[in-house]
Amino acid sequence: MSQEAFINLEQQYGAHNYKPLDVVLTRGEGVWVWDVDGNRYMDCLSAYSAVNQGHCHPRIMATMIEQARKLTLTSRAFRNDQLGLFYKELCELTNSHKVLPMNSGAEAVETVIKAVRKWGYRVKGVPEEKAEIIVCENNFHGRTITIVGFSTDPTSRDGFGPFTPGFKIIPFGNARDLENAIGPNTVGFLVEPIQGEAGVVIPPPGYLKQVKEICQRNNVVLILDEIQTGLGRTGKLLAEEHEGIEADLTLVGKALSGGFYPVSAVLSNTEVLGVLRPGEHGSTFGGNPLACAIARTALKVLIEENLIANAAEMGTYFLEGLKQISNPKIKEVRGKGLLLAVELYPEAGGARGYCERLMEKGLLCKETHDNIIRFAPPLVITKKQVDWALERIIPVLRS
Ligand code: IF1
Repeated sequence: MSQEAFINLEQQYGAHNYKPLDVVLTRGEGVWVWDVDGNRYMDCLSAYSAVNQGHCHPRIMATMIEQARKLTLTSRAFRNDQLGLFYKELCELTNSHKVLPMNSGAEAVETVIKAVRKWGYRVKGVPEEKAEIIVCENNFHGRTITIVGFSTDPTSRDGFGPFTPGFKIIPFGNARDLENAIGPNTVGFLVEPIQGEAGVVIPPPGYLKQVKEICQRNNVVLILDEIQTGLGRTGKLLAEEHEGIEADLTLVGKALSGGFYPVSAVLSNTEVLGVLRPGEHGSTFGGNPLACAIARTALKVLIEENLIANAAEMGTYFLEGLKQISNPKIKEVRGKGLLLAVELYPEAGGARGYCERLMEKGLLCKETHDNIIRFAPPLVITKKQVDWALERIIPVLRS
């Protein structure tokens, strides 16, 4: 079938909740993907940081095949021989005490909202139904009704009300705003260490350390959503490490499976997860043996192939290359590790146009809003491949 035939099928039978680039992919390996006509592209989106280990990583694939032959799903009504090992290895890696396994990132976010509310009532002593969670403007935490209810992006929330109460929205990046927003019923502060969808918005140095101290002083749970920034993307295992802090609760997902399977988890450094009793929370696929086996290998690959240090080194090199581009339309070039963005002046717009021209040059990336282009290749990228990318990005972005 031709690319056009595949596109027509998607257009005819699929809901139009996305506007993808018109490239029909059929194979992936490392940083490369191929379309149905055999054209090769470098993937500079990594499925929004879900394939940090590179496409179809052979070790993770081997684990998936082996486990799929043995046992895929038991439900949590019974135990299995992968879950405990997954817990142990994930806790040791992230210095956590407890894990609650889920499937999508949004489910991990919903889980932490439930757990921190219950902690508020059972431990902090907040009156029932009065718990409040503070979030930031321009956040992105997923697409459920509760989550979009505290989004400030009209595209994410318009037409989906009524929304879940109990959330307060403050500006991102200024710890004083958090201090002023905390009240007696505040149970948690949910924030991305770097705002991904907002356009790789990096807070001022010291922000996370300050909010950690404010939360501690006010007995408020600090929840870091590392679903996009975690697992090596910013050049550290977790982005919080850039600030030398540890969240009370940390959310991970996406690359937790190397792109093979939906796997997410809530990590707890405090006893917040301890408030959940049997039967109070769960999901059919949460913690299934196939997901756990895949995640265990995905984590091993991240560590044993030194992908975190590579992300730091290649990210610095990639960012330096992008900073060479002189174009009056470019407002700022920024990033941390291999989470990079080129922000155009809003009136310049046209980020999508640049992405389409880059696609013609064999590089796939995605605009966020219409004036920011994000570059986030798999963490396996080599210096030679970064040069290959820059040789294509610089002429296009210079024009
Ligand atoms: C889409 C971007 C959007 C996330 C953070 C939770 C979730 C995400 C920090 C939810 C998911 C994905 C969702 C996907 C596009 C992508 C994304 F930020 F990565 F670019 F949308 F904003 N926390 N981000 O980034 O995880 O339920 O998707 O597994 O919805 O189009 P999920």
